[in-house]
Amino acid sequence: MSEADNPFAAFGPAEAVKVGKIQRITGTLLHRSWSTIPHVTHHDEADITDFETRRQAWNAAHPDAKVTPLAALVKASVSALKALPIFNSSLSEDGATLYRKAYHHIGIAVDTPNGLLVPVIRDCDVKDQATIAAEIAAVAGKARERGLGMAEMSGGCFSITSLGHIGGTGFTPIINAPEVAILGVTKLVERPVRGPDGAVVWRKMLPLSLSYDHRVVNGADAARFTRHIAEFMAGAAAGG
Ligand code: CAO
Repeated sequence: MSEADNPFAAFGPAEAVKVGKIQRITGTLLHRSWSTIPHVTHHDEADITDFETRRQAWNAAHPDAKVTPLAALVKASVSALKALPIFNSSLSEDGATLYRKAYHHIGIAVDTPNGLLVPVIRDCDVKDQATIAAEIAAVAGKARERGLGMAEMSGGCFSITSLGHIGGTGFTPIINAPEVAILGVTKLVERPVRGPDGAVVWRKMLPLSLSYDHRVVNGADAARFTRHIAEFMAGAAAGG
């Protein structure tokens, strides 16, 4: 690219770099979703203090495997999709038909050097957390090293995007169309809350941000769906 093609070179040193294929495709899809779907984001938090204790104990007892908060969130999402099946649907482009799905494939956003990819973990209703965690690790590694084929990124019902290992207190994820909702997760925070006997106790709280298609889902159901995930996580066993 010549300097004449760089409109910023007139103001100071500025490099022109070609945008990679994956980032261009992802950018087009994100823009289409953001500009055609009326997004609303609902925020909540899950008390995962007891789950974290169980998870650490499970990981210590199983040195060859690792259960992550993300794998448990996949199971929590499946449970919420079953409780509120409107979230497990897709709307036709003309808005006239709603397709209701009876399978439970969950997409996981993976940050790669070439851009964002969303591999789909299939049949999460019949897999345990340990299997889901191992599949996420394998597919995230593959996405970063070799990329993924379209078949590995198709057919999702619902997606999760986790920034929990980096930070943040909440964000507004873009729906992975034709799905109708996506769960964003940010960094667990320890904070004091009032316990059942009135005493203040420190609890581990996981921020949840659910973006949903307001043509399909109403706000009350979004609040119920996010609460379902939070309550599932509060009581979740680790590994299973
Ligand atoms: N809060 C605090 N810590 C968390 C956490 C959370 N919400 N979620 C995970 N962690 C911790 C894990 O416990 C783990 O710590 P240990 O190794 O000490 O156990 C560490 O962070 C890494 O966890 P992980 O390997 O399980 O990774 P993950 O499940 O958090 O995420 C993956 C995996 C592939 C989703 C992630 O690497 C990734 O690519 N995320 C980016 C997604 C993205 O870019 N989204 C933006 C989309 S919008 O543009």
